[in-house]
Amino acid sequence: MSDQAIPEAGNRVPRMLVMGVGSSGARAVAGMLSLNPEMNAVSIDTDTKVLEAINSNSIHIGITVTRGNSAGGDVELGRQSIEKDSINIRNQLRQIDLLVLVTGLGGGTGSGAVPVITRIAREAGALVLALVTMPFKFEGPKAARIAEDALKRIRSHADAIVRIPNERLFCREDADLPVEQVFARSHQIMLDGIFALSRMLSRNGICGLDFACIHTMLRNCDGFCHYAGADGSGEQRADTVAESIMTHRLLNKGRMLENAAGIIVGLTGGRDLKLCEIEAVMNRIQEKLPDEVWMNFGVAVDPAFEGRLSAMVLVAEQWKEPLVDDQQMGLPYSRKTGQGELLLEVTGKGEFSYTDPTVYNNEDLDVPTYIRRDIKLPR
Ligand SMILES: Nc1nc2c(ncn2[C@@H]2O[C@H](COP(=O)(O)OP(=O)(O)OP(=O)(O)O)[C@@H](O)[C@H]2O)c(=O)[nH]1
Ligand SMILES: [Mg+2]
Repeated sequence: MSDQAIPEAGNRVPRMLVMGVGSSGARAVAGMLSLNPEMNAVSIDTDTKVLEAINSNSIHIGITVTRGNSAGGDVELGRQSIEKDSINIRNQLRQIDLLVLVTGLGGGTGSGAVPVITRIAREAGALVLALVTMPFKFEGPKAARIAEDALKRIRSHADAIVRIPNERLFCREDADLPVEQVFARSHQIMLDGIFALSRMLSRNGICGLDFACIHTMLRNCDGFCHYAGADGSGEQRADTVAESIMTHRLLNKGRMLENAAGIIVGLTGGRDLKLCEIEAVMNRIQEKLPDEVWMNFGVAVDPAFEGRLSAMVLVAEQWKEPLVDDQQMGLPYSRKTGQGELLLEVTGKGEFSYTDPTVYNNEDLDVPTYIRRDIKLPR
């Protein structure tokens, strides 16, 4: 990852492009466009049938490679397909400040093409966030291996990756759900996050969060971050939203907040949004966070959210040294990590962050002793 400066967006609203890659990514993004046609988004796939069915802004890649078929789980075909059409992709990326890539890893097109697109986007100077789903266990070891390999390659160019394990979106009670509904849920999760980001970047944001904050978060999160979204309506909406963040499965039932190194919270409400509601949600979240977390929050008002409150939370478990001085940038709500000691107390569980903790005497034994006992390690 290169240490690029914040792209000069000047007085204009930063431009965000959402790219759905591979069949599941293409369908997810087409779904977003049907809900929000204003969104700058494009679906990319090798498979003619998929692109014809979604009927929205799309790029057909690798016609000479797969002849309009899918890549059939062959990552190399996915890679060749995007390389053949790389000029087309470069054109899409002109003047884009933030590229959000959406894909389901485990097949040939998405897993082969996304690492290449990520590289092209970084060369074009865009900030790159990849939202990827990881295959279900029942899809077998091949899909899992393809997904893990692709993840490593994406990581070498993307600023940040949000990994959504399909498995983690469901509980036992969901076993009878039709598969379409299962996938619709993961699409919805990605869609909520993307809409929230775009509201924060637009001029609807009334406080705090802007492109510079998102830039700082994505460049410092050391590769991976976690996402959770929550919605509430009616009188108790603030409590509903706070509770749902505190217990969110994608945040390991809220435990990730306790180890957070960096966090962005974006709240959206209607014109009826009250200060006490913002306070209620932020206080609940802050109570869980360690003292030295880097934090930023933003509030957006959108008349369509009358009677509702929506929150999106991006959490980084690891934090690199800041590339940009928050004070110089005048960011109002950041709390910086101390410089006098090693930052090991914010270490996450890496690959094991999705496993249940081993709890003994109310202590999570998967957390290293020096963290549980708050022992500071000198540099
Ligand atoms: N969220 C979501 N995930 C899906 C969907 N369909 C498939 N997946 C997941 O995404 C992974 C990749 O599947 P596809 O998107 O169909 O694969 P592809 O990238 O088009 O690759 P090829 O079909 O081999 O060209 C699968 O292993 C599933 O885990 C879907 O509709 N929604
Ligand atoms: Mg496909």
